[in-house]
Amino acid sequence: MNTTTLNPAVAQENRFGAHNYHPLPVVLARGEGVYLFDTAGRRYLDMMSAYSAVSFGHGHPALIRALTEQAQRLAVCSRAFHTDQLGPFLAKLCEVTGMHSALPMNTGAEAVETAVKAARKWAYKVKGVPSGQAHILVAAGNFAGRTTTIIGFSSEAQYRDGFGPFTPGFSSVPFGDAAALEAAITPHTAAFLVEPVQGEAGIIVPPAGYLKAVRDICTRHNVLMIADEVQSGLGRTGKTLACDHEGVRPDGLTLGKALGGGLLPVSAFLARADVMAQFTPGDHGSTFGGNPLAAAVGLAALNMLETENLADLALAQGDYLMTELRRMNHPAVVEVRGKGLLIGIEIDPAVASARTVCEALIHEGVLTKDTHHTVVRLAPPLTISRAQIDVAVAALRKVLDGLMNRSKTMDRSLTASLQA
Ligand code: IF1
Repeated sequence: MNTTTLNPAVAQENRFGAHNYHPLPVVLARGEGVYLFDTAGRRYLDMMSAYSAVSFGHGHPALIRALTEQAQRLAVCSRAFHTDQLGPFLAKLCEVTGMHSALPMNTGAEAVETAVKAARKWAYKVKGVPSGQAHILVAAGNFAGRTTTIIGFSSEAQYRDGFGPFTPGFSSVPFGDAAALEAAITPHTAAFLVEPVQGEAGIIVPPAGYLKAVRDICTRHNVLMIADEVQSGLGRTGKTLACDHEGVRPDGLTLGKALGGGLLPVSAFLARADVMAQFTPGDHGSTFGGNPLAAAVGLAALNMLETENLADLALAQGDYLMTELRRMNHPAVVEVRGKGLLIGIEIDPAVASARTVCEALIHEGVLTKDTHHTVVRLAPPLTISRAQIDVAVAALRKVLDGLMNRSKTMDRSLTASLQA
């Protein structure tokens, strides 16, 4: 029985909501650790953790405690005033990332927009780029959010279609190609904005040494290297930051998603001193950015990242999951790729779409999402156990076996009908 079509909340969503998503047929009501529960009480393994926003698992007691205690003290009061929570959060952000200073925002897109503004102003005031001529390079296949400026430099036609005109001053270079980056740099280039591992593009890991090469090129050409770690950051790839795998420190950094502990939107733009110094009072801001509730939860999340060794866990569990997926050696799988617990499984489109695989996984008690039609994304909470990984792998194997058999049956019947 399809619970979604019978659920009045879904009917309300369909009638009163914009149709900007095509959700999978499940109606969730509760989360606990690595599990999600639908309105009928069925339990699912959460293998996507809200696109890496729920790295700590659903309803982590320490994070809930930080949220509720701060909410009962002071939640939002604007940046017109100091608060006792913001300073400790900013200090911890800089300690964890090694960056000089931080500007707190709410969503990942806002952190990226903040990075764009900082890079442009730095280009004019420090690098000496003529006013209005700053150019920012981005990687083809990027995903950095849904604002008009950001989709303007997206490679994805659907994200751009109908939303122009776009903000000028951006162009893209192939992801993973350091030579192409260097060739594209001009005296007007302010920055190169890049995800160390591309998420939405289908979990694309660049060649080893790419981030180091980008770092060297940006340093030599006085171009800001800005790492968008909204998805790859905070332990997800097995290090605090994905840049840490190559010992690279960017000049600018965006964080989001898991920074809010899976409870509320918290993001930040972090940068080296001369970049952040471009912001003077009144230049930039946000109603909710840096509110004491967000700061308290963000600080608790950063502390938990360290005390629970979640980056090391993600490295070990990610290696285990990747090994188990590859050991399956399933004919329906074209490639298994990723870093830490940010994993993509490329499905042979002749067998099934990634969405079909995700829909079938629902019946096996596993929830995850497809990206770019052929890739099943696996990005569970970093707290997932090996036993839970084994359950997810077994469910995937069962689904792929079933789809393989269905595809062979269809081939046989098609052949028979063609021969008749
Ligand atoms: C959707 C994707 C993931 C991001 C990176 C900035 C942002 C994101 C590297 C903006 C956001 C989200 C957006 C969400 C789905 C999800 C997503 F498929 F869209 F691309 F994770 F892969 N930088 N990614 O991944 O952060 O403003 O959303 O807080 O738009 O459906 P945001």
